[in-house]
Amino acid sequence: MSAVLDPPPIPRLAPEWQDWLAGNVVRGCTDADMLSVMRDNGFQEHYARVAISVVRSMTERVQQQAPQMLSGYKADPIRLPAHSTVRAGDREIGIGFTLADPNVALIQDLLTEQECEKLISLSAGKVTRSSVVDRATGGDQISAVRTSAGTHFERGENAIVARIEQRIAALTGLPIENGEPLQILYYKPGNEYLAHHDYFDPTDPGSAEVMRAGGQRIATFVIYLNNVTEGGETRFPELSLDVKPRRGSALYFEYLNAAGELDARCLHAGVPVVQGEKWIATKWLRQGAYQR
Ligand SMILES: O=C(O)CCC(=O)C(=O)O
Repeated sequence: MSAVLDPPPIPRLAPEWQDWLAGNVVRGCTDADMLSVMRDNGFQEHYARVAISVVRSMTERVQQQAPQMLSGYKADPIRLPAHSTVRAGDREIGIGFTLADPNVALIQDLLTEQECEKLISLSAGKVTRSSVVDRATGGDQISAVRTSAGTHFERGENAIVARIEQRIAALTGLPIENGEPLQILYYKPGNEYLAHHDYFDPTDPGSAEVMRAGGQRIATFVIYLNNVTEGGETRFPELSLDVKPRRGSALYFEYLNAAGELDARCLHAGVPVVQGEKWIATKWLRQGAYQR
């Protein structure tokens, strides 16, 4: 008698393709046109048809319930100062580059080497498997989407954390209270964070719960605490942008404008670390005061 085997798992459609399909649905493309491009890119006919139908129905639902998610986002002027060297609280820092729409910037030397080392040594014994927001409930869940380990520091928990919060407030003009606790993340070789948005999708049932304190997220700082030998870049597939971790520097990006529109182009990923390890500190900023 032959054994009954489980059918092989259906591969997940890559986020870049999900976004490509959603964008084409919004632009009014036909299923036949999208199918033809997917076939040319090696997708099997049946798989491509199902993918198109699923993304079409989800996109049309978003169009009805939260049209701002799919509207032509226009970035407000960036919150960061325009000069290449600026005073941020107690420290002089440099702006390496800025992109205007969407607003993205690289900030040099936001932290000193000693501050990076200290944050790593304070966190090293405390990290546990990272979680993601459960989109259905707003609770936390472990997911293969994010395989790092992490811990966090409450606002003002120690002198370094308080200094970082002051620098971020000075740079952005946002009150310290709008910041979520500083997350510290640790990636071993092979660990990654698949492409995702930091904002809460207004069509997710769990989003109302996570937005109760502080409202929507508006911007992110990813602060690199060490240099990674190979891999570990922060990747924006929609912008063809890879940012390499460099100790003390910080990546900044905004995704909510004054009209309340969210920018899906801020899709980003922490690509797998290949060699070495990666430590980062992440600060998410909200519309209003955040209190858990
Ligand atoms: O690991 C990275 O480079 C990005 C981290 C990230 O996307 C996040 O914490 O939201």
